[in-house]
Amino acid sequence: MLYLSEDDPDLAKLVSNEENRIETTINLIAAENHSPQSITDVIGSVFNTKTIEGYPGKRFHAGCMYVDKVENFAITRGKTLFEAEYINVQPHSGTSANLAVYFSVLKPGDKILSMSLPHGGHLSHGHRASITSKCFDFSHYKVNLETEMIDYDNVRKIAHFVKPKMIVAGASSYPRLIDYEKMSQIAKEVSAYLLSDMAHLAGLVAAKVIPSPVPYSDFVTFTCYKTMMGGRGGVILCKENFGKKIDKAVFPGCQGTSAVNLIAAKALIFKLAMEEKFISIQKKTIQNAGILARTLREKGYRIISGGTDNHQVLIDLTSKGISGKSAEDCLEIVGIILNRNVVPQDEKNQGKVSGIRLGSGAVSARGMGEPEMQKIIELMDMALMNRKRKEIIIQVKDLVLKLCRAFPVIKIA
Ligand code: DSN
Repeated sequence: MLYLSEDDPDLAKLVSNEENRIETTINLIAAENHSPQSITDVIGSVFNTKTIEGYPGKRFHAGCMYVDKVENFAITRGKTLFEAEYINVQPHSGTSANLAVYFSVLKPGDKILSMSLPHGGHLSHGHRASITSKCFDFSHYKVNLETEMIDYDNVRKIAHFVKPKMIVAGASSYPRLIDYEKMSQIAKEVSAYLLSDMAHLAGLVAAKVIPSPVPYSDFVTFTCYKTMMGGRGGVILCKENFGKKIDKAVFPGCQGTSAVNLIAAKALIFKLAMEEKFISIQKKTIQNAGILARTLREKGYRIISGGTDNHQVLIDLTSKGISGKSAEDCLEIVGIILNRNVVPQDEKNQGKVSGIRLGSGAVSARGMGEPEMQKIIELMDMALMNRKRKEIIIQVKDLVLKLCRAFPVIKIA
């Protein structure tokens, strides 16, 4: 940060404050993670300055001899890691990746069937506030309100009624495994393409600790900054026969120049993801989520769907008499960082957010295990149950800090 301190001391101070915030708080945001330092190194490298349009060997600007190699590394490693026939590593984000998939094989106005947002789906799966819903005609499936899991018979029923051109399997807040084989069968029955959005799950899939959607899907999209631990940006995997259409839909269809520094980070994380250290973090991530869910249940919290199969735990706080926002705010004060989340039951009350979502990725990358998961829940519960008692809140904050000091983030470098 030497040069930044000279050019803009105020901004340098914010970077240092953010580093300190990360070191001194427990990150339970399911859509975040800690990255190896080498990821930050390559994102901050000279690749940041190169303008590219097009694909390796077919660029619209000169001077691409090294960035072509970078993108080819990302392509080869990504295909090997996910056992995919084709890959595009240029999307800026998960939403850009999804948009490109929609536009690759669909026409504006075509029907798409995806999961409803309050039931776990994502904004880019046709939420009314997203441009995706203005371009395509979305219908939504939901979870069964008893089991709070996807009801595949119901998905089939809706698919046969709606006859969509594409079905989206994937979610932003769904703690259970998705049966991609069943989703693929349903898609085939109605002649729809299957897009599996594994944005949250990519790291777990890469490490083979949960099943992969790749064999069953026409398209798979993901982001690299959640369980994948690799910096910002999106990726599209697809069957070979869609490759040309996907490339055109990404550039020039939905994007202009892509970010070479992020493509380099993708190449790097795809290499690191084949190594034991990454795989063991992903195994730990699954174990730790299970421990978080079990400990919360023991303390009387209602876990959506009764448990978890991935890195997420969703809690409905209704019976505790706390809103999701109050819980988020109270926990931020003591240094436990997570996000409020709608639960399926909130759908009936516009604007109501009754839950919080916990993710075990970042704490696992930091080296924490079972005793620490139990401690985190004990501290969370202490804070939430005593949120008006200043002396308890101060005590919890000190204990959170002590826990953080014992597991420095810098150690994961
Ligand atoms: N999709 C948002 C989330 O899950 O929080 C951001 O990645």
